[in-house]
Amino acid sequence: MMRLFFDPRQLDHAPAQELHNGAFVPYAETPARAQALCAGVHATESPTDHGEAPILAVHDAGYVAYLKTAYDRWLAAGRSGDVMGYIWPVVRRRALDLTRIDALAGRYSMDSSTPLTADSWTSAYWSTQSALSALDAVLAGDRVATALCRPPGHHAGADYLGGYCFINQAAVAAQAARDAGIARVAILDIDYHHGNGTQDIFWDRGDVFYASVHADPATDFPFYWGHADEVGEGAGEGTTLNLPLPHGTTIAAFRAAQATALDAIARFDPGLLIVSFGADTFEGDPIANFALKTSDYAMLARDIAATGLPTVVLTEGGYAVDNLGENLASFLSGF
Ligand code: Q9C
Ligand code: ZN
Repeated sequence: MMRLFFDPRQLDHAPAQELHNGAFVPYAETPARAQALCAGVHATESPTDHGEAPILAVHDAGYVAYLKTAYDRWLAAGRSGDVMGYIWPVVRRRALDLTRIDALAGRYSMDSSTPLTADSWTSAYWSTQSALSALDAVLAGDRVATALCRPPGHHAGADYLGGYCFINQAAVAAQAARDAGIARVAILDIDYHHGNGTQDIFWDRGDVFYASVHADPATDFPFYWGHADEVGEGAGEGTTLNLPLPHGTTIAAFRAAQATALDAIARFDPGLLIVSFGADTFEGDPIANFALKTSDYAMLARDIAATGLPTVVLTEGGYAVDNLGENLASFLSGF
């Protein structure tokens, strides 16, 4: 039986609303998503606590301090509700040691769709511990293990949150695997959205391969990353592979793109594969525009399993809550 990790503290983070296309709407990345993921699988195990060190091996210390203190700073500034920035330092400025919450919220975020609550750090921390525990299982010899990562991670960079993500679980697990002695790690990202945070973190590194199949950023979030000509830089040149696809994509084209990614990963010859699995490629997803069916996920997983690589599966997006459990179950059935 495949081991699955989840901690109930991952349910605590519950922002009220997000800014979407010019209006406040209910937050799509709900605790109900985690309940649906759990309902889709057999019983989960609690993760073991690996502490903050594996998080700090990827994320900036000032950013981690921000995640832990932002809500209290927000209250201290006389605010109520969730922390949201309204100004971003997109014009390159000096690195300033600012303390006002609004300056920090801009400095440490990429968008306005990721409010930070009193519980965000705790939920993201345990989501990350679940990922690290799944990694432990695979390092100990399991062929595959899964973490139900909610909140998700692939949009979070070394020093920024965004896209419903605070800590990048795939990146933290990849770095932990490197630190455990695995020379080369590959990340396959099949969430609907490009994993800009993961790409940024390993952009100039030759030891971690990042391959992503996703909606064309010309039309979809996160817009500024994930174009086909982004291949990495320096030691990382050639270890980033982006395979954007158009709205309406069905399993045939998605599976072919994933095969291209898996071929490139096989050539990289990693000792471990981490899969960022998003079910927001589903035909019924309310915030996305691909058309995969529930049974398609089993086929994608069988293709991944055919690589023979030790594999850690981490969940990312997927907002058709009523179908999320069965979509995850279909995917996991393919291993
Ligand atoms: N205001 C994941 O699937 N929505 N994140 C943008 C524009 C953000 C999705 C709304 C979508 C992020 C993990
Ligand atoms: Zn997504």
